[in-house]
Amino acid sequence: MCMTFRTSTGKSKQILVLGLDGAGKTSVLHSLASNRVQHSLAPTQGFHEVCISTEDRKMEFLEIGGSEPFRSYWDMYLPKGRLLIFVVDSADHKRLPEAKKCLHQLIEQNPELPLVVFANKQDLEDAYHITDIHDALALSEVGNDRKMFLFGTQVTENGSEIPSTMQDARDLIAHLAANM
Ligand code: G3D
Ligand code: MG
Repeated sequence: MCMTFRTSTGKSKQILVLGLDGAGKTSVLHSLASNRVQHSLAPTQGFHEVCISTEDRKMEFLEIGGSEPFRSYWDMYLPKGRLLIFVVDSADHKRLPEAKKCLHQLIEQNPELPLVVFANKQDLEDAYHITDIHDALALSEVGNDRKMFLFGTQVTENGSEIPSTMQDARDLIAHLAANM
């Protein structure tokens, strides 16, 4: 059972996990939840909820499929978001402009929503380094009032412990979510 955050009006607040299809959203989420690397088995069609427990709290994550038909739901769920996690495939250079456009369309709706970007698939040989991802996504333009963090992530060998960067990211997300 998952405990959801509730606002003073009683509406639940989720941590939204968005990004283009194939970026690695499900794989990252499952790995964060289990502390073990876990590749996703199938593309997410629609919505996918995951609960992650830390020592003192539980967090509810909502992934919404990233293929075109599902993107219209992103805007709908954004006002209910406590925090936005945006996942990109760092090696899919061709689609970075599309990822950038989607990200900026999302965040311009809410100038204060904290943003955590996962530059995923860092294990791939032609993956862009996080500094290049920072530029490609124009993260310097996300707004001065917003908390923004960028992590390089990778979900590689099934069953191995997740890299320390991903553990750090999870701690930070828990901290941000608790203070929103
Ligand atoms: P999505 O939820 O954003 O759509 P998925 O993405 O988690 O379903 O992952 C899409 C594909 O990318 C999957 O491969 C998955 O195993 C792979 N993947 C996810 N993260 C990484 C990573 O960090 N490195 C590498 N090399 N691959 C990753 P398939 O083959 O099932 O399409
Ligand atoms: Mg998915």
